[in-house]
Amino acid sequence: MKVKIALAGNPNSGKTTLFNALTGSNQFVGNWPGVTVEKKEGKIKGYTAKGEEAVLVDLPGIYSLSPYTLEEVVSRNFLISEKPDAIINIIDGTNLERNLYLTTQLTELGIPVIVAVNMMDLVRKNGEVLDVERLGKDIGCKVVEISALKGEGINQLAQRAVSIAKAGKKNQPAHSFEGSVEHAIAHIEEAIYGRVESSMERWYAVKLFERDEKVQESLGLDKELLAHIEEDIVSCEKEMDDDAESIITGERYNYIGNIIEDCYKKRVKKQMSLS
Ligand code: BGO
Repeated sequence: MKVKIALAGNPNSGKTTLFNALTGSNQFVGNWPGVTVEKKEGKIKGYTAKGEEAVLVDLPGIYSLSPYTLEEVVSRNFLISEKPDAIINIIDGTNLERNLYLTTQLTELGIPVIVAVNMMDLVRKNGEVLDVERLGKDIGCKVVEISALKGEGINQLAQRAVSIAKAGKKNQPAHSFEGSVEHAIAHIEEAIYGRVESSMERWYAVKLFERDEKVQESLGLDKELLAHIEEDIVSCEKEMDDDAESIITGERYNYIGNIIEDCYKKRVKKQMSLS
């Protein structure tokens, strides 16, 4: 059995350090097809049974799965068309708000996700406490604490990543958007039924709600269907008095705010009283 695992994360989250820790000298470097963005692959050694193989594909550092940068397009095209067996999403534990933005999108793809909270050495040093059990429940996937730099948690991460890749259980996002947004997304999912793989329907529907032209083009939707979808979007925009893309972004940050409040604590240093 051969499993393919994608490594996704923000720039500077420690992705290169983790990739090296997981694959050692077992790396192949090339380019993504048609572009001059470097593509690295490597074998994760020691966590598969005899005769099995786990290949780790390093995606370019990205903040989102939107269509605005080459890196985002390369990453999302890979995730959608190659459908890796699992995604390791590395996040910087000292900057949860910014890093979880990508996580909320990766968990919508239907692909099994494991979140590796990196820089835990710094999180602890800063006197911060993260409840990873709660974080996992809130975002709807397994979470492992690591320090890629110090080599902590890497074995556990590798074992769990290979295990979810082998199990192949579809990831269920734990998050729902506001009622009228969910209503529009459900209509869009119905409209594209049968045109995309069922496990990826939600991701496509959210992108169509955002009027993502690359997704519209890739699905080859006719004018009539696009007009039908547009009606759903406009009616939601009216109700929420905002444009579709901002609605989704705003909802994601509200969700992230709630997650952080639920699972992150900063230890308050006791002040010496002078009186
Ligand atoms: C420099 N803990 C700590 N403390 N640092 C980490 C960890 C961790 O768990 N993981 C990674 N880093 P990349 P991307 C650096 O390079 O892997 C550090 O972009 C420096 N360099 O060592 O490159 C890592 O691939 C000079 O830090 O990330 C690196 O995702 C001074 O995070 C940085 C200080 O890691 C980014 C740090 C010349």
